[in-house]
Amino acid sequence: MNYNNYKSVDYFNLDDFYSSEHKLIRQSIRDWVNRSLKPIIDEANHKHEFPKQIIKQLGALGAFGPYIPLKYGGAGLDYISYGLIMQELERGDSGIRSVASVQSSLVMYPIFEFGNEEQRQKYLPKLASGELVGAFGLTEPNHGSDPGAMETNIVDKGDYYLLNGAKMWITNSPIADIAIVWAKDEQQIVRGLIVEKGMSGFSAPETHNKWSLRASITGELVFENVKIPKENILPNIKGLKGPMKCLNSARYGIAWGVIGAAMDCYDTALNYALERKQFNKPIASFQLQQKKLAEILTDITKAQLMAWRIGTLKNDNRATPSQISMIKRNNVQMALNTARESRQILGAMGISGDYPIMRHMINLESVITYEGTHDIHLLITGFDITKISSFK
Ligand code: TGC
Ligand code: FAD
Repeated sequence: MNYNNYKSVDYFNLDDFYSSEHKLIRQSIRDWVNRSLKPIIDEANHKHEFPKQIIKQLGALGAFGPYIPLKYGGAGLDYISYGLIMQELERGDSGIRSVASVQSSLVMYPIFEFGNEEQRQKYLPKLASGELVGAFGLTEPNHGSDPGAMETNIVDKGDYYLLNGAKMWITNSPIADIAIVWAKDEQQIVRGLIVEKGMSGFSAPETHNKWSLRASITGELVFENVKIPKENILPNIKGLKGPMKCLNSARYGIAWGVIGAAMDCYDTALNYALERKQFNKPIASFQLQQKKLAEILTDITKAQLMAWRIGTLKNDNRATPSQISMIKRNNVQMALNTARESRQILGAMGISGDYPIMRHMINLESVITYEGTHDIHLLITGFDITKISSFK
């Protein structure tokens, strides 16, 4: 397929709200996706292999920590720019957007927000360039939706902390140079630690046989009496709100990212419907196919409007965690529905690896689960409405 003339869906003229800088950033990521990602992503997906070479390329593009200040190696951009970067990356593949989400929101963000100056200087520039890869360890074998009950723990040994426990389903873990790990101290308070590859007692085995996000690498983080130097604790945060604040930023990025996956499905389905003939007519001429295309376009447009608005709120530091939960849930569901409907428009071709739709669809099955499941985000909205928690 020729991607060179690709123009994104913009039914409500949202481009009017974007600055020339926003459009330039979007175009540079879009060009990279068309030139460097689209040609390799299917093979990576088939082989269940993360294309490691893209890490440095993403760093050079400014896709890691776009909103981190320039003095720490970030791009010093606003949150709309971050959203547009995520959108374009996920137009390529959700797994590749995952890499950038984790590096930016779950590794660089906590070091920037909760770390001291020494930690910022030591890690942020290398994470921004892709010289270092990061991972984020919150989920455990026995605790996914309820991270507050985590079992991973640290004990203060005077000169160092002793870390024990395990995290699972961790994006990037087998290739990560550092991991931001959340563990409870002896007072049962959640603390954030920077764990480095090579520390004795620390291993990060890969999780095999995934049917989703196959071009992204996932694994465990296992800690057996790992000595963590005291200077590796994030000093400026205590409690579960630490990891949750990181998740606000990552969920925000996902809400934009999945619009890209939906756009790619819509674009593919529209082109196919215009070309494919049955009963001597393009299938795009049949009302039932037009209904699908019209509803998809409506849904993408609504998601774009929500994304633009939450972006402006985030730029003003006014986006609430509940608003972010609402848009993460809405937009991921929108993208998954779009993938399913688009796949039907292609008939049997919809299941072929020659088109990207099936890959997007199975990727989105992870996206609707990670960073808080579809149901958990609904309950967060329910709590915000009623002020009654139905979690426990
Ligand atoms: P709860 O009592 O509600 O809250 C405990 C403390 O945390 C604070 N808090 C938040 N603060 C900021 N932003 C948020 N979104 C927050 N949510 C909660 C809260 O105010 C409280 O603070 P304080 O000061 O009073 O102590 O907690 P709970 O035990 O009832 O649990 C509810 C909660 C929020 C954890 C649950 O609703 C939830 O969100 N579960 C989902 C867990 C999750 O999203 N895990 C994601 C793991 S990382 C991942 O998936 C990465 S995928 C990466 C990729 O490849 O892209
Ligand atoms: P569970 O919490 O066991 O939930 C199972 C089902 O029960 C879900 O449908 C859920 O909605 C429902 N449920 C749970 N509690 C309630 C309730 N109170 N009321 C109603 N229903 C409920 N985690 C990280 O920390 N770092 C990562 O980098 C990371 N990357 C990931 C990459 C991939 C590919 C995947 C698939 C996951 C990743 N995760 C990561 C983990 C992810 O965040 C968790 O899978 C997710 O939070 C859900 O946890 P769980 O799988 O244990 O499901």
